[in-house]
Amino acid sequence: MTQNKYVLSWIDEMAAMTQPDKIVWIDGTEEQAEALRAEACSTGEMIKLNQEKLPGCYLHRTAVNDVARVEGRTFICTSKKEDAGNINNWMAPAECYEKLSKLYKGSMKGRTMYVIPYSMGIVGSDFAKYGVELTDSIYVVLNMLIMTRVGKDVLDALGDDPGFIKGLHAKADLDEENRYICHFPEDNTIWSVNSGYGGNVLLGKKCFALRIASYLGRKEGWMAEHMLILGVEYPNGEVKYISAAFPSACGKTNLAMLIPPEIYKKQGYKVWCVGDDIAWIRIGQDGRLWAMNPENGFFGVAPGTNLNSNPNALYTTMKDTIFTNVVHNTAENTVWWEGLDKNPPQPGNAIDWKGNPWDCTKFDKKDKSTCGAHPNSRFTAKAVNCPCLSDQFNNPAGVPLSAIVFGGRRAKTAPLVYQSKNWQHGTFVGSIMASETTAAAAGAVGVVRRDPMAMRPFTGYNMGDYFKHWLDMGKKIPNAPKIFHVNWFRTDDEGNFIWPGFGDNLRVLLWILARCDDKVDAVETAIGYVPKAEDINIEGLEDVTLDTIKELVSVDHDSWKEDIANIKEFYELIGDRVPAELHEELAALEARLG
Ligand code: OXD
Ligand code: MN
Repeated sequence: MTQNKYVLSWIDEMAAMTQPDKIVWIDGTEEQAEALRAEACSTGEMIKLNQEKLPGCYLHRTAVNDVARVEGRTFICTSKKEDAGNINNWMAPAECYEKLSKLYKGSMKGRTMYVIPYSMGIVGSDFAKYGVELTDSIYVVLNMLIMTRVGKDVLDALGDDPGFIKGLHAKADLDEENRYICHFPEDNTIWSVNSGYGGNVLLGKKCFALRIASYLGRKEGWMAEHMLILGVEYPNGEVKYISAAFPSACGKTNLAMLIPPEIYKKQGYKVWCVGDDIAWIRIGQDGRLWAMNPENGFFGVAPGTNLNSNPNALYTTMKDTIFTNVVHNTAENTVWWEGLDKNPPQPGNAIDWKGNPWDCTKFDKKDKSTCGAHPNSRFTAKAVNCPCLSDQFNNPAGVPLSAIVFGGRRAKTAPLVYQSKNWQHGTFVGSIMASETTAAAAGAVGVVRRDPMAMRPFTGYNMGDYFKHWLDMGKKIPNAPKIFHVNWFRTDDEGNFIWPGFGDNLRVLLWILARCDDKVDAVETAIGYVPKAEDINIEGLEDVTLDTIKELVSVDHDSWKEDIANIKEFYELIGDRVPAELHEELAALEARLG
């Protein structure tokens, strides 16, 4: 499919190491994809679901020890350790290549190596970047066909250029002890071995579009961010765009596909989804920041997705979707997950994510092992099937940003929303982001961890340098978006969420956009500007009063002071590359808190 000598010689080298029986080039045609689906079904790798109810949909189960990203086994292999920084795991490139070569050696014997040429962004456009992933997994091929733009046209667009990202994936034995997700940013290379879980093996996503791309962005003067992108359409037809960074499994997909509350819908407000996970951002000719979604699909968390929380996501998954680690309803040959509806398949008709018979009557909220679907079970769905997909989705330039929003899952400290004072302070606000952990990564759930810009697991270089890049970018943007922070997850003393969230989050987005247009006042606090309670519209909300909003936007100095100690520790952990400007912002915040 190509004469590109760099591509061909690299494939030869990788094939000599992994020794596949066969090499198959993925051309992006439906015929080839359909044949691969059939093959995956014949071996049990995938199950074809009820094609009347879920046309084009399949179910896959990963190995039980392989259900999430593995941050402890993810490495950034720069020649100097300090360039990877203290937040990333580091291995010397030569050592890592040698170690993994042993794991790859002969690992594809008896298997097929698939060659997937793919593009992040619109093929042939100025801001697209190309990759080739070699994998021995049909599941990976079929997911990549949904998540990225795959095919011969990618190779044509690449031409004779050596500038592509070389990704090698082998399932090997799925051995946890020898699982590695390694990035060589100086070599444009990603090596992943012994996993079959999406975040570890769909190399276009976290590995390329965030870790490698963040490294490239710093070098080339743009930004790769863990952000959704959405457009809010006003009744007059004007659309304003926001990008937002929340840690994994904190509702980016839900916010990106938000359905306006009834009172707004009636007036003609609409929300359009441009992306739900990753934004590539650069400065446009007009001096504004422009964001594009390099992906072509959604790899969303299934549990909790339902007709109330995210009908658009649910509709998106009703065709051409691969479900991973959800419950199989064998009576109907459909799927189910916790939080979908109140009708789980009954014992005898239900297989859980591990492939065992599942008894929904034994479900205990406090015991995750009784779940039918894994808490990090996923759907891989095509963007084109999303009912609220923005008409700018395929615009190679992306969309101009009015606001950047950071957010986390905090029970107490962070108010519903606040605005930073300026870009530098906004960068500080992003750098101190924190969230209670979720099931998207292996490890304990519910522990507060600092997750700057939601990029802690995804920055392909030193976090201190990443902060510096943010500050440097700010100096170059003539017309920068305003930076905000939101927290939908404040709880009362009984642990109940105070803010209704979901579609009602539009009320907060509208305040944010009004601030961007200088159309609404705010109250200055120690941490930034919060809304006057009466400026958050509560019309049509049942349990929310003016006092509720007052509580939600209140800033509790004591809990912030506690947070300061934790932030200092975190900055210390990052080390001496944390820019002086951020230390100054921290000192100023401490002083304002009194
Ligand atoms: C994801 C993640 O899958 O952040 O998007 O883990
Ligand atoms: Mn993500």
